[in-house]
Amino acid sequence: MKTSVVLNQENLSSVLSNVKVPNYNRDEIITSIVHIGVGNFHRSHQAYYTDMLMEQFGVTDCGICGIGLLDYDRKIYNILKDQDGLYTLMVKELDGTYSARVIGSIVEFIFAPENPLAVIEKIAHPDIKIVSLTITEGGYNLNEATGKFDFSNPVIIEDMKNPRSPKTVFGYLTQALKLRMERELGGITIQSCDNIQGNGDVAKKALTDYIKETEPDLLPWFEENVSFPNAMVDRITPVTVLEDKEILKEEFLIDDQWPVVSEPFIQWVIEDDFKAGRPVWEKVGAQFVENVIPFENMKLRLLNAGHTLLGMLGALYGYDTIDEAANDPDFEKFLVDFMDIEVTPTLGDLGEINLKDYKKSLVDRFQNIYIKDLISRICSESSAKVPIFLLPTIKDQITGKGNISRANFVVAAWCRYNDGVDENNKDYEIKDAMSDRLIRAAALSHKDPVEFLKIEPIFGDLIENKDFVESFTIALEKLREKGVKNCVQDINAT
Ligand code: CS2
Repeated sequence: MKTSVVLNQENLSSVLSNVKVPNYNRDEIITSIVHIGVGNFHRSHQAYYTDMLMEQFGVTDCGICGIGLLDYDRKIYNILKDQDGLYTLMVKELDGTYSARVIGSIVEFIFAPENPLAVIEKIAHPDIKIVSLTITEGGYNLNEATGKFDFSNPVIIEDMKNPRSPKTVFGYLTQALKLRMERELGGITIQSCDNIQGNGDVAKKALTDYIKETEPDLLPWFEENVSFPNAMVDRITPVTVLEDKEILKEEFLIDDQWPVVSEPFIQWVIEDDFKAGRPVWEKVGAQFVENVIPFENMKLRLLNAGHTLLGMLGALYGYDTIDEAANDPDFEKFLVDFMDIEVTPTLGDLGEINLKDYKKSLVDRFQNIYIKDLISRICSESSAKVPIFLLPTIKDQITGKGNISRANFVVAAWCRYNDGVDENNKDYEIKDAMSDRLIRAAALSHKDPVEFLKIEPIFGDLIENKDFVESFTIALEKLREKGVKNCVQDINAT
């Protein structure tokens, strides 16, 4: 029996030929990208595009230095340290088989809590051209309803007190940019890869607010020398489960402590606004466009909101994975009608994009039975997702006097979700930075549904809209009384 090899640089030559491994000399790679937030998505997306550039085009100057800011990142830091920065990307093909590729583009890693100054120095290094971010939708520290930077956040207060040992991305970037200014280094790009409408603009707004308050002298240099391209990013990347690791070990004979699994689909649409140049990612499939907003709109309001819809309805009904919910004919019809009747009118001119094909491809992706994307992943951190994925559709439809019954039902389902128990009486955990408040509001909503809409940082002034409030109230009461399946069937019949 063949034994598996522990993944590291030295063992690469022993890896089976059914696995693609980096053939480029990783010692020659120069780091020009610092990436903050090395989660599964970064590893299946940007790091993969970059690995392809190195492998297929011999590009040597776009190595990635990963940065972990949170205590939670210690795990990936230790694993990547053990594995010389290498990890396996397992793509679940459409027939359910895996293909495996070892990715080599992350060539350095700094665990910030152990060495904050090293992070600041790294970003201030003359070779660094891009700081890219996957810090999650909620990571930009803006109040969703007011759009203002939240200076009352305790970690922000701490960073303002201790600028040389920051904890947040804003503290780090500010200190590093200050050094870059003092050292008269050229411009730099901060590239958000999070699922947010105008993600570059949002990153810019948050950091500008922080700098204005903490280092106002940096502002003129910052405005001149830092760019923030918007981008749409896409690849469904479920949580890695033990079974994936075992398959990798048995079928591919690789012992990887934390491989990443993704669907085959991948997309990256980016505004071409890079102050210090950029990798030629277009050679490996990224699209550079002048205006990315229509792409972002489409993706966030259809794919991400579609996920939230399936996640909430599926969770209440008792499904565990997105494909189960998407293959339920009632939920599928509800999803398709939501996309056609409620989201499509809000999307405006999408130019060349064939929306019909795009929507069809989304349903296929959601229904892929081999991508066991956990509903618990999709429903997590919904307080940061719903305002970005779903509420813009509701707001636009209200303005255009369009239908909001499905979108509104999803908001009601989210409220009901925060009861913490499904319709079969099974408990689940509410994983959300605002979980306390959500659970409290959901409890109060049993008496008065409007209580849930009083969460101001999420709903803002939507509560003043009578039609929205009324339709939400009816939806929630009916949902609690009749259950999700009956309600969905009723809406489907309208
Ligand atoms: C998901 C996204 O987190 C979510 O709710 O919708 O992670 C989604 O899988 C990615 O954006 C796909 O590109």
